[in-house]
Amino acid sequence: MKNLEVAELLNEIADYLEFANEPFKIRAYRKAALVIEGLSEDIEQVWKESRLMELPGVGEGIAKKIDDFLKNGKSKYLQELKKATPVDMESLGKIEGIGPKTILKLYKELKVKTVADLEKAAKKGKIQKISGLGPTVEQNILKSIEFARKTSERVPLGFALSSAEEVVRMLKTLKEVQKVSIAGSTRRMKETIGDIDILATSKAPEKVIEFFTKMPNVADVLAKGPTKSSVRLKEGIQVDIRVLDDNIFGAALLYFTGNKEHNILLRRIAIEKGLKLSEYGLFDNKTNRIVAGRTEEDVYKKLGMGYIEPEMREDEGEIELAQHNMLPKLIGYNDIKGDLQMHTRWSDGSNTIEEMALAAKKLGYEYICITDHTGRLAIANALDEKRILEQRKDIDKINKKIRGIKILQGVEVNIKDDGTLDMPGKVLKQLDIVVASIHSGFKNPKEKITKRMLKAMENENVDIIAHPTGRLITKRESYDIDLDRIFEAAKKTNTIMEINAYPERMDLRDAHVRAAVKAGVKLAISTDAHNADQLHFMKLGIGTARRGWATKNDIINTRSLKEMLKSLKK
Ligand code: DGT
Ligand code: CA
Ligand code: CA
Ligand code: ZN
Repeated sequence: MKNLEVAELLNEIADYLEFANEPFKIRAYRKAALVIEGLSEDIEQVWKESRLMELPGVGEGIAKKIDDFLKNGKSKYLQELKKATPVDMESLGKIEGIGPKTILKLYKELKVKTVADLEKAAKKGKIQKISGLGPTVEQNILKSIEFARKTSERVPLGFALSSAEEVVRMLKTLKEVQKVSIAGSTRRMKETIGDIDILATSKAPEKVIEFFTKMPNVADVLAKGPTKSSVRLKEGIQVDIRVLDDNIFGAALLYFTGNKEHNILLRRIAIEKGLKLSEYGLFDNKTNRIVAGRTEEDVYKKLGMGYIEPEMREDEGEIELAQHNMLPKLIGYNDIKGDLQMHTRWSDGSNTIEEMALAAKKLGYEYICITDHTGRLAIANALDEKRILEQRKDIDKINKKIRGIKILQGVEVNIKDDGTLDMPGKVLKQLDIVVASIHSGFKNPKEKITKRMLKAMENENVDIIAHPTGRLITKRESYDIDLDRIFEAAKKTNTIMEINAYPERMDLRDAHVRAAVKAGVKLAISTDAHNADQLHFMKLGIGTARRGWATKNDIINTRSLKEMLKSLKK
């Protein structure tokens, strides 16, 4: 589906229109973007059937822009707008806390055109003097520039993984390909990816390389040799491929999965045993004969250890444990029995409860929990008391209608500034599950944020804390919170910590999961899906849990409905 791309295009056009001083047009584009983002139908289907203008907010002008984009893969109108705009909107727009309006203001007042100009102006203290901006904004701009610098070249796993899976799918259609696998950081399920690594085996490597460089989603070929190549996909991410002999698939996969430190340690262990390890196999030093290479298991075994899951290969102590046969048995990708955070049309989601339930049933789940937003949050359509009761009836009705999956009613409540919730206890008591999270006051000092969350965890109605650190991978650092104290309290109060699998969130992250598991805290992996397709994000959360060495027992939604409910506070 290109829905998100189209919505992004319209939003981007709206950003540039700020410079053209077209307030009505801006609003129209933003509104249309919202509609398309929330559309459950495939926008390309709507387009093919010439129904674009039937969508609310899409008039002739906007329909034409969408048509051009879907036909040609780019927008001529946007290109013209870009040419006519004097500033580097794309890079400036990535700095958190400044939108197109501020960019325009900064251009008018300080002639800021690039991120470098912005940094210079902030360092000289010029931004705080502009009305409506002030010293805090200036400090935040400097922090965001630093943050953007650190993260800009890496892509969230969620995006890289779908591109990687698509490449694997295409390569599998080629008869010359014997085996093909994702390798590198994507196979290790690292939260951000520098480039995608693919490994294939074949007797005709040139044919595989030829096919690889000509895939329809390739934008540029960066390097091309007889057995390896690098391309840049249209999505912007680089993909490296290596084609090797089928006999050494295991050794090659081990090598190209990494990480580098893990490999270095393995090589050292090989040397101690009179062996030599490379991407071509494990060899006896004296005879130069290959002793293992067909599978990763073979190689690990000959090195004197059990198989290590890719998500653990980070040189974090896993090799020593493997040598002593003491590795934890990680939660598996098929162990999840239900998803405990998702949104529907009752708040800001784009599917109905029934649609979400049917999609979840297809995934083989036993239960789901609907957790629409409540209260005073600036989210469109948040639930109040009355609508929570109406929703209960809706859920009861659908539970009667659909067999084979149980729909629970929950909410995602906001933890207010003082640690209380934005929905009274007498309402929350009646719900199956209450998920609480912080959506405001991100800049609060550590002590205050920590106390806010602690107070919410002591609340008898709160079952799960959602996205506990509030970070957005490429946009926002986490708020300052004392997770040691939070985990201690989680154990004491039996509050579940969420591993939010939404690609931009991945929160708790891997290292936090590991600390939580160590502290004996129970976890839930939830997608936070805002439409039915997004239920597939679950595997990202499972990958994160595995990177945090979590076992099935640590994750409450691997349990049957009855057992899962029993493990909650109330
Ligand atoms: P990334 O792409 O930055 O997210 O991280 P990786 O881990 O995918 O790193 P990448 O793409 O540079 O290399 C893929 C794998 O190839 C890496 O995990 C281990 C292996 N590798 C790459 N360079 C070296 C090296 O110099 N020595 C060893 N032992 N392995 C390497
Ligand atoms: Ca890589
Ligand atoms: Ca690479
Ligand atoms: Zn939401």
